[in-house]
Amino acid sequence: AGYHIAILGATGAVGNRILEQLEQSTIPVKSVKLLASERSVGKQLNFKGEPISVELAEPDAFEGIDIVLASAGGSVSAELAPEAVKRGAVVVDNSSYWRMDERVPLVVPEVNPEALRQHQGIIANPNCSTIQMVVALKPIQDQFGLNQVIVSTYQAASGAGQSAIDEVIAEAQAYIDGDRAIMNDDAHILPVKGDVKHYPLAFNLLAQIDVFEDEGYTHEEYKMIEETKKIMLGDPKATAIKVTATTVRVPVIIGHGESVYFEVADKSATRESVQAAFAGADGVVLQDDPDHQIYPQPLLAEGSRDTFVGRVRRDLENEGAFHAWIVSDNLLKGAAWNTVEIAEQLVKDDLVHVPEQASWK
Ligand code: A2P
Ligand code: 11C
Repeated sequence: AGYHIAILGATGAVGNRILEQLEQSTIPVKSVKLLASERSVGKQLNFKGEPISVELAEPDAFEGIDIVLASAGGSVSAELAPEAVKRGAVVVDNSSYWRMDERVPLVVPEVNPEALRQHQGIIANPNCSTIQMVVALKPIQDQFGLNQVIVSTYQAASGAGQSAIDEVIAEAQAYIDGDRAIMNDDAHILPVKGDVKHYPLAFNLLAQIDVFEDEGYTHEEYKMIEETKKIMLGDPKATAIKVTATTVRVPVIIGHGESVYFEVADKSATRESVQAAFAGADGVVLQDDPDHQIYPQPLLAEGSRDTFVGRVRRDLENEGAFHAWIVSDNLLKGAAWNTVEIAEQLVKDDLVHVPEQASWK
């Protein structure tokens, strides 16, 4: 027994980590195929000490594959995920392309593993900033009921890819070297590669992640609102929990931070009972000891699969309202690990097959 697995986008920052997480996973692996663009064909990456050559991502590459772990961007997933399903593979996709499709479960295994039972061949991995928030809020929803969430994010450059990391490091060096012109004139990637204007992130804050949409909200902010509702309530337009977000890029390389205000239904909830709920939750580590200056930090979270929660406080004015500070490695729990964890769950639940009635067959 074992599975034939393909990693689509294996040469990317997330794809590399998917390979590494797969190496450490409980999935019985029969073979691994690495797929990327023409640029990377022939390049070699190691899996369990053995070199594997990268092949071209094209429809026939999915023949004989059981599971595809995809992180090659939305347009590639739009085209190739249905081709993989047609050939009998189940696709776990890290791009945003399929997330809001009604046929596609949007899954965080600690939160809604049951949604996998409805899959038709494509399963979506949520946005990194959504994942860490719902992992932390799940025990609160279960134990106290959740009425409202207001989040402000502090998101790392790596969320925008390797080129954004390179850009902020070059800017920081220029700033230290006293070359302010480079800081101000040489940004080409952030805040959004495809948008009209670009600004430096080094020694700066950019209150724009992704493009602006209706009512002055960015696409990242809509993602956090709609994905949270789809994952926690089963419907992106549900109103049982009110959610709003302000998303900000900060000059951190890896690890998103989130300041979250939340109101619970059970007004008997206390700071201690909320801390205990976080501490007992799957995938959550409570790091909350103000007397000893213990609280989550991106540099401490890097490389871990966990979501770290601290600074838990009751709101001083609103009854049943609390604040918390949430940090996780955006490339692991926010992307590569959640993708591989979904695949582990599919294996555990015996769901690695495409149902007959699947739309993409
Ligand atoms: P390649 O390295 O050959 O360009 P990142 O988000 O870090 O930039 O990574 C994107 C991943 O998606 C890379 O593995 C990249 O491969 C892959 N990719 C990008 N465009 C395509 C494409 N048209 N077909 C297949 N893979 C692609
Ligand atoms: C960022 N959250 O930090 C974005 C990146 O929908 O998977 C993740 C984009 C996505 O820029």
